[in-house]
Amino acid sequence: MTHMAPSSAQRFPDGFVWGAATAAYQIEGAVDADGRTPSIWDAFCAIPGAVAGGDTGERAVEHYHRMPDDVDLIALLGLPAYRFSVSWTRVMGDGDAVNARGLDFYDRLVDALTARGIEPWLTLYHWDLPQALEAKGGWAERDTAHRLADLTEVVATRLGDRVRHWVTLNEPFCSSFIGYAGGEHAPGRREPKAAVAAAHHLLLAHGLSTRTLRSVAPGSRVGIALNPTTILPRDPGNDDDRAAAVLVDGLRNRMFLDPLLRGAYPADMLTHLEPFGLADVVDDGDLDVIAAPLDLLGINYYDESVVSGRGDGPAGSTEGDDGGPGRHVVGSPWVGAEDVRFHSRGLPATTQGWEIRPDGLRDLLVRLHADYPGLPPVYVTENGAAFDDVVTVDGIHDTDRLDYVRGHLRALAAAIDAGVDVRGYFAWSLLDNFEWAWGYAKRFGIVHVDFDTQERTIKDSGHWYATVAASNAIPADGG
Ligand code: GBH
Repeated sequence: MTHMAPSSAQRFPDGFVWGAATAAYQIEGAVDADGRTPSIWDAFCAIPGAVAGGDTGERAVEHYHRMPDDVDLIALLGLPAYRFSVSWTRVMGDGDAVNARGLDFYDRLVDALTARGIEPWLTLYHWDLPQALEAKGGWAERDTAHRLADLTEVVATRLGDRVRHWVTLNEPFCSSFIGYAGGEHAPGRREPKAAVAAAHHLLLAHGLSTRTLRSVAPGSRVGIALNPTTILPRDPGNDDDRAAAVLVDGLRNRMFLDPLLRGAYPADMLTHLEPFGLADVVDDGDLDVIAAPLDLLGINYYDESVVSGRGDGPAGSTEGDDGGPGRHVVGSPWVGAEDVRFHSRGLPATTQGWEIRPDGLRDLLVRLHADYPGLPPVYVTENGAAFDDVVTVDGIHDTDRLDYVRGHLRALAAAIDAGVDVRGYFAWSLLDNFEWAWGYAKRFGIVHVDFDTQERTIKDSGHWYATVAASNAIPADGG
């Protein structure tokens, strides 16, 4: 499937959902407002060197106080859907008692969205565990899964009459392996066994929350957002490189896809993670809970990885050559495969060093469709890129970002042509925001935010994306 630049508009199926996405800690700020208590990201940001520039989410982009204007912005862009996450510590500060004022914020947000005809897509957990629960062991503890189900019950009871689309977890690979083994994300632990337990407990939390949603908000459409990608061996003719690619594919992709979609951990992962206690944390019946049918599968897509079994690349790093931002105490997220190396292909890259190959999105979706019969309808729940914005008097001409999104939308159309049931796309992100360990240094927004004045300005990519949403098509070239 080659892509010649189409000279006419490229249409998407009727009813295709267009949206933009955010996450609570990345945009809200107001960390002490209305009874919110600290999450693991507040604690992590306080560790010297953990986040580039010493940035924190304390102010972020003040969405907590600017929410009505931000919802107007979504309406101005004409987007029919908005994906956001709930801050656990606003709603249940200590992971136990309900904080009514925190819950009220999301009630107002959902009302503001529905009043403007924007469909809310609610993510229950986008990385901001209450610090009070981390103090009791965090995701390494089984009880944390039940606490998320408690949060789900509270949120669904209040909002289930208006929210129809639910995403339980965002990228459990990151919450477990990057947070508990690599340490580049909160809680910044470097404990491989804890990371493996966390992966299982996150999946269990997904299953328990799904069960809760089925009973509290029947008629909901429930899914999870994963971040699988293609893992390529640097030299396909080299046995070590191929073995490294299979291992990394197991840890990043199949560890999550297989339990959810096949009801079992992959055999090679059970063996590989045996020394790290995987079998010890799985109780009878867990996999039935985890594999409960999904109504949708969210895919967050950014780039691919090229690995070798040995060599001279950066050891166990995350993306590209550049690896990451702070690198304070960062280890490897690749449990039991710490010697795997990551390589650049010399392709054009974003400012995070993430190499750009839009057709990778099509390849990934085609593979998922082939490998998992009965794959639920797919929604791209995040896709986007960090580039430096050039702010001029007549606008923000972010050609790089526009090209990135257009290329990935073409690849998405190709996946649909190839038979994959893709039903929606959410741009990451609505707003420039707190990009985790990279702080405010990396901008993903289709709307620019001046971090001093908090002024919002729609970028060229945002204007262009609005025409895509309005026409349900990628405009012909030049458009
Ligand atoms: C998503 O993270 C998040 O959901 C979102 O909050 C974030 O702002 C956005 O993307 C942009 O970063 O260790 O080789 O497996 C996904 C980004 C994907 C970056 C996994 C680090 C590690 C790759 N992360 N990646 S690897």
